[in-house]
Amino acid sequence: MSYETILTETRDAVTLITLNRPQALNALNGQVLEDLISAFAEFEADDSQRCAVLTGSGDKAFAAGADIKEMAEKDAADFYLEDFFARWTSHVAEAVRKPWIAAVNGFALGGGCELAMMADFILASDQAKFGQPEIKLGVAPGMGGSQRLTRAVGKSKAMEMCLTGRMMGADEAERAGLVARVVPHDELLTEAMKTAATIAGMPSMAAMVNKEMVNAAFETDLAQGIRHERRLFQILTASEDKAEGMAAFIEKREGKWKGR
Ligand code: CO8
Repeated sequence: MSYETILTETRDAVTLITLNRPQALNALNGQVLEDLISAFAEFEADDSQRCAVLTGSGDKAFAAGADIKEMAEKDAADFYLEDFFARWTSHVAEAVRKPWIAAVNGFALGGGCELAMMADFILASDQAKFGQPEIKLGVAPGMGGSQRLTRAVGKSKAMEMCLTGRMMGADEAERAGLVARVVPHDELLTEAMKTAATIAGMPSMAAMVNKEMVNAAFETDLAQGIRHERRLFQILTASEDKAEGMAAFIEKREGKWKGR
């Protein structure tokens, strides 16, 4: 399927989604949201696709934020009635059960940083810059940034970022735990696709369960999270891939996965 504001392609079991409004530094407007919702739904529904990568077109930006020009015209009633930001959480962050990676190739600011943080993890180019500069527009993060950034980097750094609007470079973001790994700019997409292919080669139900377990750590206390982990582990032991994985190890061969 083709979209107005994003590009999609599949390479074997990996779906690559590229935000494609380079003239606006890939700013996130209403059409981007609709296109991303459809592309992620397509990825979820296609059994041949087992991991996705989201990146930005051009050399400069992953996404420089929600589209300020689109939002400048709106009043409080528009924001309340359209509930634009809620759909990012319900239809992107929470709707995708398969693993996906944000490959941040430049600015990830405001909504762009918030979108990257919805991914399962972030791989960053050494030229990436992260920030929540909404305060400079007289507002604040609205797509989960104040919560996800704080969970990722802790109160002190998140507070400093939100209150000053300053950008954080890739190395600082890695030290702070916001990104999994920094790679040279020119190698970002190759490395992200390679990482995604590794994940796509894993037993896919186990990948989904691993994702669900780690995400539970952000929503439960420790005792509940550990109980949840144990139950999911027990469910996985009934899977065909568990029997195959253990047999393959004992027989010293590669596993052949069924994804169930
Ligand atoms: N929205 C719309 N257009 C954008 C955005 C954006 N977030 N960011 C950049 N653009 C456009 C510019 O307007 C410019 O377009 P044009 O050539 O037509 O003027 C084009 O992209 C290139 O940008 P610059 O010329 O500014 O490029 P620079 O290299 O000089 O600067 C920056 C790059 C530093 C990234 C700069 O563009 C910038 O500061 N962008 C805005 C970053 C920002 O504030 N992001 C947060 C947005 S707010 C948000 O995400 C949460 C909700 C806030 C609600 C707001 C209600 C009013």
